[in-house]
Amino acid sequence: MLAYIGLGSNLKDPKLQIETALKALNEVDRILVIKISSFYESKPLLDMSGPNYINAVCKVDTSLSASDLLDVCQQIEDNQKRIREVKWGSRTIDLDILLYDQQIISSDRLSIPHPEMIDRAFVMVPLYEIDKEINVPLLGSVEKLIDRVNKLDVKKI
Ligand code: A4P
Ligand code: MG
Repeated sequence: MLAYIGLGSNLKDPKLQIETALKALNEVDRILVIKISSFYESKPLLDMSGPNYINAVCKVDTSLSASDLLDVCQQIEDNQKRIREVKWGSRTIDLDILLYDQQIISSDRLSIPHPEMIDRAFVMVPLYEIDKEINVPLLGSVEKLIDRVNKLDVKKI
């Protein structure tokens, strides 16, 4: 299955957090990271206080179910949070499954497509960068949806 995962961090060294998470993802037996977007910097959503975020999106090929893929993502979050939490506070790394094989999933622990993705420049700009042809189930092509977000909200780093 092809899936897209959004990564975000606003640690003092968020770039390293994202690189570490990408490496951890690729080290999982049944996950192959096949594309990684550039890294983008943006202010926290809703004018929240705190350091700027770095975000990226990756494309993976996986034989895991969506639910098992979420377990992997949460394990990686736990590993990186456990190491960093005391020093840097809560939001060290966040992994969201954006798309999973064009499936529509709505369960207690999983909503795919990720409900907020189409309104977030820090998701849509990197997603569009790595795959201009992809479709968001129920919502349409990324090519069309990219116009909903303000590209100036994110800065490629
Ligand atoms: N969950 C449901 N669907 C999914 C999915 N598709 N992928 C559930 C991953 N998880 C999914 O997530 C809470 C629960 O969502 C999980 O238990 C899972 O079962 P979490 O990551 O533990 O909690 P959270 O991080 O507080 O929630 P969430 O929704 O990931 O936070 P947001 O809304 O993404 O906000 N500003 C900038 N510029 N860049 C950012 O990356 N991120 C946030 C976090 C705020 N502002 C930001 C950014
Ligand atoms: Mg999350």
